[in-house]
Amino acid sequence: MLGGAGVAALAAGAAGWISTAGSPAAGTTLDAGATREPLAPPAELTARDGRLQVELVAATGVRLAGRDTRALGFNGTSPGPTLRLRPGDELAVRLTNHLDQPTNLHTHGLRVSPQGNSDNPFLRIDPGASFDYRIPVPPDHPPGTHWYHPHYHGTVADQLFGGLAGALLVDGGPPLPVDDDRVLLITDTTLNADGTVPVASPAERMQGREGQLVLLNGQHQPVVSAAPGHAQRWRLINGCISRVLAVRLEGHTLQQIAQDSTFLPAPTPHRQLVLAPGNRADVVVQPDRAGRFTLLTDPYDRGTAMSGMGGTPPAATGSTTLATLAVDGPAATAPALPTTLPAEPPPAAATATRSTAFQMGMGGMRGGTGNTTTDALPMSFTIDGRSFDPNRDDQIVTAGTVEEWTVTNTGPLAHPFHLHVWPFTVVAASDGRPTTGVPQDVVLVPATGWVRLRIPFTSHTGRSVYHCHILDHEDAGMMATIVVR
Ligand SMILES: [Cu+2]
Repeated sequence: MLGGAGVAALAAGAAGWISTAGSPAAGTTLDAGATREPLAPPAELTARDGRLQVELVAATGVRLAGRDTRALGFNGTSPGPTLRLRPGDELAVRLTNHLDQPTNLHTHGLRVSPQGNSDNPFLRIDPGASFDYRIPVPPDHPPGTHWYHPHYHGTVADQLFGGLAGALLVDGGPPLPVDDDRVLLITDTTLNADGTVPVASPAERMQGREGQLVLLNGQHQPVVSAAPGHAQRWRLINGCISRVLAVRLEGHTLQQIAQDSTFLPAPTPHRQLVLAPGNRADVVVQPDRAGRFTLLTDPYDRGTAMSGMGGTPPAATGSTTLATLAVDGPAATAPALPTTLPAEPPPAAATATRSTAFQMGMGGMRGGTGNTTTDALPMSFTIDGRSFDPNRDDQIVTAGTVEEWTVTNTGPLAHPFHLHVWPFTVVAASDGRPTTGVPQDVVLVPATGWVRLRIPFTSHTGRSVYHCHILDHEDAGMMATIVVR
């Protein structure tokens, strides 16, 4: 049944290579430099008596990929602790900023108020300061997998690439025949020899940085242990600032049960699962035979920022290993999953339409972020021709309505669209991809394409943002405000 972090089960995975008769190991071997540590769950903090009160200290100095680094973490680790709530709980976070630049906190995926000291992206917590967040989670909030990360405009990409992220789970949902319930928070970063994280070049910011190291819970290519006949729930979170993940597990299908914060109507098998930055997918893995199986991410072509401008596309690379699933024990069939899941019903028909466009153009930012690095870019990143201005109201929506939005992308790079607070259902996309039919909060808008979304503005009022979840683009100005009143 749905269990805790499954710490006891982790020890077995470190034993190394065990050949099992009749069960050929999968073909890919571990990279030479891999640490091959057992996957370790982040520390978990669970609400008690309707409340989770925690302090998160953002600071430099964490262990990452098996080394001591000058990367960033919450409470000394990257990822930070997993925060575990139930619908109706209050999340009380004292965020203390020990960084050398402003920060704040976004509860990505939570359907909570964007006002005051709740999930408010306009707050600024200066170096040395602390701030008390109070985030009431509504009693009817759906269970699901969310995450938290800083969202102070102009610094978001650097702080996430540096390591500031953590999982945020709302418990509940149907009982599932799984023996382990694991967070798999995937981030990427680059580390210099001295353990610092390099400053991004203008070209990297325009393309959107992809780190040289792809990490799972801050570990490089850890080992996930399993036994035949025992299923596991994996909460995959794409915490990379630009990288699109195309996740595949050798020798297995991934049975997807939830997208972002919502259950699907039924478990859906995938050979490969595409997650844009910010997306989550809950999957069930049902090993039935012993072996070593690589969890990897395949290359994904999201376009080239400098196409048509004399730029060259990034060098094509092969698949990247995320982890190894080590299955030991006699063959056994894993229990069947439920045939139906408690998906949310589709929203009511839209009563208003609206269009908005992600645009890249020649010419740098003008009076943009105050961030001298992104202001110096030779290319502009705008929404509807305007760079982000926290003091301007870009979209004003009537509370209680359902709208249909067409989000277009005029440029040569795919941009992930993310709207805070109000999840949407994807109705159609220009590339004809299948849609999940359930609410989600990030969707990839294809290069020179569009997506059509149905958005109920029925839960909370207030002012928040929507933006490109390639966070280098968001910091460069590809963000807009929305007021629901
Ligand atoms: Cu973008």
